[in-house]
Amino acid sequence: MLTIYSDEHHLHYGQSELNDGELMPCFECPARADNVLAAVRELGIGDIVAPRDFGRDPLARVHSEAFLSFLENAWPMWQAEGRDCDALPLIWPVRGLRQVEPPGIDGKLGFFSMDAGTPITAGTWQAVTTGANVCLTGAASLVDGERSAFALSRPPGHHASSDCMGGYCYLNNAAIAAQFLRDNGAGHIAIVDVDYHHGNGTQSIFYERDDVLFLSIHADPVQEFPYFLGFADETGAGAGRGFNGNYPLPWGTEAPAWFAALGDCLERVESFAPDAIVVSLGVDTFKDDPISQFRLQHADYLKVGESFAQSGRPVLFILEGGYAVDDIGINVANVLRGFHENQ
Ligand code: SP5
Ligand code: ZN
Repeated sequence: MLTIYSDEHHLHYGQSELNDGELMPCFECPARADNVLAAVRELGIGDIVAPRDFGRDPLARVHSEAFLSFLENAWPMWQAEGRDCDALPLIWPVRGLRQVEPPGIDGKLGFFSMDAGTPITAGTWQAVTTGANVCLTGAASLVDGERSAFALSRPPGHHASSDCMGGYCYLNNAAIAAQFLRDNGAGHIAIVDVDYHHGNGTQSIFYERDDVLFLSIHADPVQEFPYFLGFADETGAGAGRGFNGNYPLPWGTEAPAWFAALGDCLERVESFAPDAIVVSLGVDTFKDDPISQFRLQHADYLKVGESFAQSGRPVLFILEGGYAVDDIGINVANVLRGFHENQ
């Protein structure tokens, strides 16, 4: 299996996020991808290649121009205010406030974000555009006939919507890759999101479409971030009715219940018969994840990969969450190994 990777993820290194009422070091850190890279190297199941540059067009197929422009200019604008710490929002346009993009950076940060856990730093734009190129290079390899690829990118993407960052996410890599596949010959794409958190951004991007099936297994939003989306009754709207599926599971969920949901997902994928599957691969379902409450174990991730291999369809794995930094390498490598050995 081909892996796509660039060192430029190091350019995004947030200092702090708001958690449990205080600013603390970002859980989403460069060591995550470094450790995954080391584990993939050791696994040795295929080449590790650099991304190609796809330019702005594939990003603009998913994100609004206003949002892309905000992401690109946020750091220079922040710096122009004389600040050199991370840029974080402090007010959001909730019910009763006007939904109009403000001219200044403090207003823009709230207008284009959903939480205070997603800092913008000096290198964020460069890192996230390179990350999207990593995923696009993976998607392009499937277009060229590869049966699988692993986009080893960070920061993650599945919480980012067409015009909103949040949950450590800026550009929605899975959505960008799925749209690229659609624009390059694929008629139907399934996105299966196995990250511990609901992929609210991906869901909202495709919610009214019947050409991209979105399925997500995650902690119940009644208990867990992102709190405001990811419930089981969200099944799609308009033409997209029936093409969105959520599997909210309670804190403490262990392998049997989790794999029952995955089995159900893969049956739905089978009847949808997509040309390819994009997997939003978060491993924050791991029992020792510092911010999560599921209980999957190292060996369970082999079975995750095996399950996707059994679909017999081309699969693009895209890295999302996973914050047990010392275990993220083995967990991700086990997914890839489980896939590789059962192809
Ligand atoms: C891509 C991804 O996995 N994003 C996750 C973003 C979650 N951010 C909010 C985390 C809040 C965690 N609170 C945990 C409290 C433990 N004391
Ligand atoms: Zn997550």
